[in-house]
Amino acid sequence: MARAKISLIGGGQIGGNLALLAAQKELGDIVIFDIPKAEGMVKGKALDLMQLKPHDGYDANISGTSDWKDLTDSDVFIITAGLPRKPGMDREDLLEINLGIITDVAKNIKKYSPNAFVIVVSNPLDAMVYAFYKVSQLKKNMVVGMAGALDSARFRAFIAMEVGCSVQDVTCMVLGGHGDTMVPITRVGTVGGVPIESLIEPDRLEEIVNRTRFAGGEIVKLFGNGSAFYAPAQSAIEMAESYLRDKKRIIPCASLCEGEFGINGYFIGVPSMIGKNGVEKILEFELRDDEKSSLDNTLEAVKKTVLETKL
Ligand code: A3D
Repeated sequence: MARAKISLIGGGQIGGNLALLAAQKELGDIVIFDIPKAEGMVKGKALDLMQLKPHDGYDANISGTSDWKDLTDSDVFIITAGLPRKPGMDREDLLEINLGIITDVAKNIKKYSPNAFVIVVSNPLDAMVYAFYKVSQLKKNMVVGMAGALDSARFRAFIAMEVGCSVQDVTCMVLGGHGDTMVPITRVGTVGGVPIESLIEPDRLEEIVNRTRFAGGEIVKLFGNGSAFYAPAQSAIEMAESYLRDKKRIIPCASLCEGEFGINGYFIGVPSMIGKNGVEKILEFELRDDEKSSLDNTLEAVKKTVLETKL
């Protein structure tokens, strides 16, 4: 059987880590794409990763390019093209420049690989995945945004740090938009099956929830230039793996809602099943009144940014 072809649009901080992780997981052959000015950089990263093969033992072929033709018939795209945040910037501040980039990328993916599964990572995430979908007109189940996977991982990490337990036993879910209004659902969080609400005092839990909401900004401030990349890359790789291996994992992702949770026509973070048909199902469940009003609040924030795309 032919190996899958995974194309990474943007070979910067996240793009380079995506290539490494995809190779180590043997998800398929990898092409790293960037603008002509950065072609040498992505060719260099690809060559470096080819030279890692003897140590890691993976068989993936990795190449770099700035020619869309090299991405023909890709199975999966992960899009990180665009600018990251600088300290003091909101994700929304990136809209104008990244919208132009995503529009160009969407047209080319439609042209060269109309049947691919596409994971959008560029910010502001919920508006970028919406814009990608509108411009590319790919099927709705084949377009998804990565955010909830990362936000939930951050919440899980903070809970494990608090309890002092293995993160493997922590289950948490963050829904809604990828911004300060995101909704960590504390009610369904558990540590080894024990509800986190019964393990952690309400005030302390609220502090952890807030740290989760601003976790991206905390890293931006520490870096001084650019945003997180290790955890974002692994989050997108888990989604790609679930598609390529038909694992049907349930991952919070920005999926197109058509009535689920009372949301219509917007991509927003909801528990999604990813398998060989892309986003195969959104798992809807009843929300408490306070959770519902938090979701309404995050939806308003998403709508506001989406409106600015004028699409
Ligand atoms: P960075 O290291 O700057 O890489 C971005 C790359 O995109 C650079 O190599 C650019 O040359 C390239 N690029 C620019 N325009 C194009 C184009 N038209 N076609 C192809 N490539 C292009 O940034 P990064 O990797 O740190 O972050 C990438 C994006 O992901 C940013 O928008 C971040 O804000 C976003 N991000 C999202 C999350 C989420 O959870 C959603 C987390 C972290 C970062």
